[in-house]
Amino acid sequence: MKKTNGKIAGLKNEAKTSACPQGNRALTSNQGLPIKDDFNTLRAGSRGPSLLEDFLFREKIFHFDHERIPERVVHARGAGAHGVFKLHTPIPEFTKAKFLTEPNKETEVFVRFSTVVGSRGSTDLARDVRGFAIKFYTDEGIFDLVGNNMPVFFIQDAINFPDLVHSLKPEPRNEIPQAASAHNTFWDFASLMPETAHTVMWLMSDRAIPRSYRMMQGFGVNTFKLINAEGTSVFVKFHFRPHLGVHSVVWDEAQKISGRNPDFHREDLWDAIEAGKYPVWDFGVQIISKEDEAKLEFDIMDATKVIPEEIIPIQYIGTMQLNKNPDNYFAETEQVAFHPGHLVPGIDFSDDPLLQGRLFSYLDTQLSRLGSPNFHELPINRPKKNIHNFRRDGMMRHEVPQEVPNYNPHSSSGSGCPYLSSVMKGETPFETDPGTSSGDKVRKRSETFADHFSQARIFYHSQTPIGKKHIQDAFSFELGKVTREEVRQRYIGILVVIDSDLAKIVADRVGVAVPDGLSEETLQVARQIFEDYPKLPNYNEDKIFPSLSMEYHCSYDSIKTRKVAALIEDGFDFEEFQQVKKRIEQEGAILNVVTSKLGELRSKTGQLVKIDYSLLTMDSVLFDALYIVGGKESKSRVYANVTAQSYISDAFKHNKTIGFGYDSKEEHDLMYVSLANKGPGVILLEEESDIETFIQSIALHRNWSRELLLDQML
Ligand code: HDE
Repeated sequence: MKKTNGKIAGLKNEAKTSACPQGNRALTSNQGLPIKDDFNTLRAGSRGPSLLEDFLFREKIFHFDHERIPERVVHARGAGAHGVFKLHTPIPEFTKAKFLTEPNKETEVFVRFSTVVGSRGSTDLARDVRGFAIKFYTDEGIFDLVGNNMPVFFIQDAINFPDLVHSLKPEPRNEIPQAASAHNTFWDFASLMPETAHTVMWLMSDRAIPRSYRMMQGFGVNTFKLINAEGTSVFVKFHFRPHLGVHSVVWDEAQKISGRNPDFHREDLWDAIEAGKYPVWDFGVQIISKEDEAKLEFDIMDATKVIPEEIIPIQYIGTMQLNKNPDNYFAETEQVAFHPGHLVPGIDFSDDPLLQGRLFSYLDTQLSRLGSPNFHELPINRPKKNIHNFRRDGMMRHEVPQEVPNYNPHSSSGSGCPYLSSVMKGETPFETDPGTSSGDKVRKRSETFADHFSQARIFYHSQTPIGKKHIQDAFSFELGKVTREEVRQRYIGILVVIDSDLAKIVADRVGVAVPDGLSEETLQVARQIFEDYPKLPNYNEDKIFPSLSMEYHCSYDSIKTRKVAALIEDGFDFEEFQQVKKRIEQEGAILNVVTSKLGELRSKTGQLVKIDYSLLTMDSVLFDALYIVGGKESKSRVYANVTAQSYISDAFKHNKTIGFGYDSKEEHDLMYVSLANKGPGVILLEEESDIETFIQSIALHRNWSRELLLDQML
């Protein structure tokens, strides 16, 4: 078996079930010394004191004491997977990067998804931006695309990043709350920094509570450049689009999942890959020519702005599939080190001041996290290409350089000397796009960055009714948690500029008045950045771009990998159960038998069925739909169980499809009747064709119209 990059090649996704996959091996110390007894410390007599000379004990504890490394200062909580990027449409007209120009080229990738604010052990379901970072192991070296699941960012200049993050993190006095933006300091900061308004809208939308990492879009956010073999450059934004569609949970559900299974997203990704249901994304480029750039009313160097795909379409040129879980979380997902400055020839960064600041931060942070400038030698970070240079030594150096000279230029001959890539045959060197830039040294923001509200308004107006409702609810929740009334008040001053109806709804719910516009404090801060604020370029459009809404990216044609809970007890209808199970599984979804105990159940005709979970260890929020299995005896037992009742009421509240097994025309299922009267997505499985209706309803992901209907009934 071949060893590559520290991993055993050939173990791709094989279930590693054998107790000792690498064969029987002696237990050894870190120095390779075989150990006979790993259960007892060395002592003076079996009841006597432990001896300091016990070097085996000390080595074991010493290593354990130092197991933790500092978590990432942001994006600490994450999950990763290996995969492959396949190019289907080469783009040599835009770039000379080989992985984007060689027809059908396949490039290995490692992807890490993350939340931003919470610490490493926090919940996956926080309302938060999600990181979407990809390491491409190209033939020309590492290319890192360190993006997010939202196309815009809170701030325009990297110098504000520590302030933004401090305000979002738990408050300094008591370290409360964990992984949440719903507290005083964040809203204080946001209310004083109007440039955050657009991304805050995204944060309040359902994008911030995804159903799964597999169901998120990915965006490079900052503007980059592509450079072709002739040296011509264009600006570019990078995009990923999930084949499973973009889907979210609802906020009440997110909070409950956080308690029931804080590992919900990482488990979902892990399970899908283990089951061979590999998630796939389309990869696209949005090319911005100089002419297009001139036509845009906003500045593409400003990371708080999005270029809707209706204005400049995205060209999809490849797919990314994730097909292998890490062998070891720490070695791979924790030690992977991304950096927007890890580029390959044909790709360059732009002058975006946020991106320029990131170029310093990501390298710097690896020193405190991984402790050494040699982090690139860790297996997960190592490029596939050989490295030749004169960077030497440092902590934890793995390479053993064979060449004598450690300086350049040198006059020693022999093999293995590094040469400048420009003089090596067949190598394309990295060359910075010359661009043009000159000017006085100033601490000044371009006035083209001064419009903070047009895109926030466009975003809100581009949402569907349910999307708008969820944004109103999210603002009401978040500001409702803010105890400083003046902060709540000040934020309504921002909302009023975005949309006065939105401001009225939220102001009413959080108990403050609706002002005419921005507060004096907000203006004071804004004028430190733009002297003439707000009398500056402001395009104030009232457009709608459907692509900004999640609905636009949902897919409703499949229930693949969705989880359905079958609530069931002894005395169920075996024939119906088998029919429903068969159809659900044929469609690629998972049906789990959930009941009051573990073991087996007996149908009314005597067949036995294995139980997957007990009601106590799972919860309604961990499933996409419910199926109450038919059979009078089974159903009456299910309805008598208060835990099962809460499964049903939660599924209804969270707009999930609920299928009711059928008993007889004479005896109405009162539970079914009462729910069906209140909204769509409640289905009686009377005939075989009803199973198809049930499946189509699950494919809708959620019955959003139920929520709107219930709202009207209030
Ligand atoms: Fe990051 N960011 N960031 N960020 N970021 C980090 O680097 C930083 C920004 C993003 O899974 C850190 O290795 C600054 C935008 C992701 O390992 C750190 C600024 C976007 C990840 C850092 C930004 C991102 C990070 C912390 C403002 C979307 C996780 C640990 C100028 C395009 C990568 C680390 C992973 C991580 C700094 C803004 C995405 C401290 C200074 C905009 C996905 O270097």
